[in-house]
Amino acid sequence: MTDAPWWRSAVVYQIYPRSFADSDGDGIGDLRGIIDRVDHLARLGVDVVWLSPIYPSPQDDAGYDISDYENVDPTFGSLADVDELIAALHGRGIKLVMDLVVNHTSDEHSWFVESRSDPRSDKRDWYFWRPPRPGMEPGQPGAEPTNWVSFFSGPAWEYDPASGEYYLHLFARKQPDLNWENPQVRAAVYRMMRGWVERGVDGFRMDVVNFISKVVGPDGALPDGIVTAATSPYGDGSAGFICGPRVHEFLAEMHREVFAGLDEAPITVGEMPGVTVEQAVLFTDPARAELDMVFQFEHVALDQGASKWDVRPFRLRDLKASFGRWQAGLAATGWNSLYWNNHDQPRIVSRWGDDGIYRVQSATMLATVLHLHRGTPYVYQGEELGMRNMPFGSIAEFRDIESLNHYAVAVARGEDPEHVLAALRAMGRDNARIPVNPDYPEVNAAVQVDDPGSVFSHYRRLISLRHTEPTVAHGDFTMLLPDDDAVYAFTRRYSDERGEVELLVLGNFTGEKVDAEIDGWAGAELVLGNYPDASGRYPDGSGTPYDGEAGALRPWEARVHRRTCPSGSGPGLIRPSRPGSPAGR
Ligand code: TEU
Repeated sequence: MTDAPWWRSAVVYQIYPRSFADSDGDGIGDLRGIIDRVDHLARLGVDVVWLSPIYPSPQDDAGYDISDYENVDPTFGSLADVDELIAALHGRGIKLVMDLVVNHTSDEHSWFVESRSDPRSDKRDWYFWRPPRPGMEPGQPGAEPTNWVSFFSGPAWEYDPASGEYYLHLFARKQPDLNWENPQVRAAVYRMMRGWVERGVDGFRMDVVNFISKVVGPDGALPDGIVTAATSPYGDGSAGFICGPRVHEFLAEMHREVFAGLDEAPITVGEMPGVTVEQAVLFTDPARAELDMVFQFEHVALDQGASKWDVRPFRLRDLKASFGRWQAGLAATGWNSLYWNNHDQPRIVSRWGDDGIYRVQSATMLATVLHLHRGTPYVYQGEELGMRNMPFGSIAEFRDIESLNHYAVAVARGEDPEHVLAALRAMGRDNARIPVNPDYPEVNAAVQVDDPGSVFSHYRRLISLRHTEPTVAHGDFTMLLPDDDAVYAFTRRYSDERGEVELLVLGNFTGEKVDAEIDGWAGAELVLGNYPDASGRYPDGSGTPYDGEAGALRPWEARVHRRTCPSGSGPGLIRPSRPGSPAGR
């Protein structure tokens, strides 16, 4: 598969600049801190760095509220630092992806300042300005142009007394939504993107880019949403902005205007809350030339009920059903992105692993299962070290606007503050953002990089396996044991000059020893495991002996086995032998 795009065998590493590395001791991470640690990234073996926003920002939503797309916030450094970072990364064969946040700007962006200052300005139409609901007193509850709830609690409209109109903000009130219906807005965004590409940037991660096309009626009206228990007294406006009527047109236009004809293929990933598999196929179909891949949200909602604060137990079979559908749906056309973590999610080892005595085993098992799927894996800073959630005490320790707003609203409507805090501790975004976890003497890069049994060394082996075993990047995918709530199992299969190569991936999602015998695989080569193998060695030759038992998985154990059948003598059927588990194929 030599004509496959390069990013199919790539691994992306996300840096959240505020908390990655602080070079000047002011308590906030910066570009110089990243430049100083490029060797950590090279050692890990990642192919791409995705940098969360570094642009000038009032930091109302931690940099996702941008007041100038073409500069760098002095907190993080300068444009010269960006150039140096690009050179340092490129010098080690690593590409740089920037965050593109163009569903909305900051209210302090000059475009919005002008738009707000004068209803006759030609920037007025760059945002969604609408009159109050007819017959209602402007500025009073219920007078908003639609009933939409914002992602950060409260109405999605802010009243501007000077003009008597409201502006739309799906997120914070300091994040007004740009009006992509206006061709000048689109031209300005594409011009800005070309500027970064000319600087040497290799692609973009596009923030909520499936929200850019709103459902706008002929009279300019936006539709009300249905009021649900989770949104009351507001309505869920998502039908009016998720994958709206012109989103494919806009992304195809962006591709033509920014990426077409570049010497080196860029990498583009669209962050898409609420995207379906069917829509994702369209967004990532190479023939349509829109995006390379999307971030979908289905799996990170599996332990959540009506809202993200409604924390529910995790069931492994739900994860298999979800990932299985995405793997199958994008098998023939399009491409998956694979992630457990980012700056919006709690730490995976605390969420679905065991961050106590099995921290290392469960972090490495989770990594193995994710990275062996078909798709491009994303590693969020610290995930490669098995970092845990923060042990938050009181609400005073939170900084994130989403958590703070939710707490204020929930407590005001009578919810038990301790119950609200428990949800914030489980799901809050600050878990992965706030700089130093008190466990740092145990969980840090320095103690891990030279330790073959560390989480870091395991991620390194996984990334290297993707680079050296084409079945990982290009093979097809078959889920096994769909109903088993302890063992995650699947195969990957690929044909090349070796013949037919098949990988079996097993992951124990429990702290107990479990039976995991899959017919036909007895004695198959162990390519990678998160315990030393039967000989007592990790695949890189290090490790201490363990009395492993064939056909069983130890607590949180992961194994990747390989078998090869010379052309013409296929490996035959696989029949899982666990009682009650139907064959995967
Ligand atoms: O997030 C979009 C999004 O819908 C959610 O993940 C959101 O962060 C929240 O958790 C909903 O409950 C993107 C960015 O990743 C996020 O950091 C920004 O706050 C948001 O867009 C607005 O730019």
